[in-house]
Amino acid sequence: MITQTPTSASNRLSPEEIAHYKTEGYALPKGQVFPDDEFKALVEHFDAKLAAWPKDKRPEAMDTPHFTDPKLNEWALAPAVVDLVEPLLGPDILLFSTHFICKPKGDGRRVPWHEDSAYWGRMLDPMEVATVWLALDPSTEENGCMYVIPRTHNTGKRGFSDYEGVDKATSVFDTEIVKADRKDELAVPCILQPNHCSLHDARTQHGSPPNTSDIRRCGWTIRFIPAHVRLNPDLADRHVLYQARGRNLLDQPLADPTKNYSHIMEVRRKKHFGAH
Ligand SMILES: O=C(O)CCC(=O)C(=O)O
Repeated sequence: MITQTPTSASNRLSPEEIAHYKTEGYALPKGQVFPDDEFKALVEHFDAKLAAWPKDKRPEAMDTPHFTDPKLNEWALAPAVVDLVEPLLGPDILLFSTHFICKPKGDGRRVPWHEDSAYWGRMLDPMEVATVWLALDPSTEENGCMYVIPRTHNTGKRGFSDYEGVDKATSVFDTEIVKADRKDELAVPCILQPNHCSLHDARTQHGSPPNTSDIRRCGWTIRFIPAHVRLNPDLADRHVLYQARGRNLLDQPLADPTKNYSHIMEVRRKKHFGAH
């Protein structure tokens, strides 16, 4: 069991970082997320999962692993993580989703330009989500770090751009924002050391190139919603929420972070449902 460090001012964003997130649609907080020993334990836990991951499945596709691996919730719901999003979402917070996007060295796939909101339009109302992208490995321009296009959360089509198909064999998703709806030349790389994170708004355009380097690039997305956001009740058989902090304002069904929800994963598999 991980020691839950008390809410600490050190993980809270500075007023400048909060303002930057709101204006630019992302932030690169200073400082590491977890104490060294807790981060080391997370990387070891992930490495064991990856070693057991079916060889015919891509390692970029480890979506909602916390539904069947409650140990992960000890990190996802740790105060060190929730403190990062509280200034952005307010005091009442639910854990919405997590995803390991692990690009192996040499042939890690690109993540096409997208807005998370475009994938979640049917799931969440209103569309308010903050993602903590935690680097498990160094994440650099050489090994395919994530890039964000600033201010797109609040300009143009505000998270609901037009999309076109891309080659699924080389990409993590099969669609991408059309060129006319993005400005790649403004893209900012989110260069991170292990145990550091970026934060992004669901509407912000982002993506990442392939990993052709000789260093693995793994990020864990941990996604939170304010508790006034409703998960579409029609999806209750395939997605669950967890209380991260504060109140369950809409009295939505909540999952127990210590339990294994393998039946939910089974429905997702049968219905080819992915949250992103
Ligand atoms: O890991 C990446 O390169 C992209 C991450 C992403 O799409 C996300 O966090 O929503």
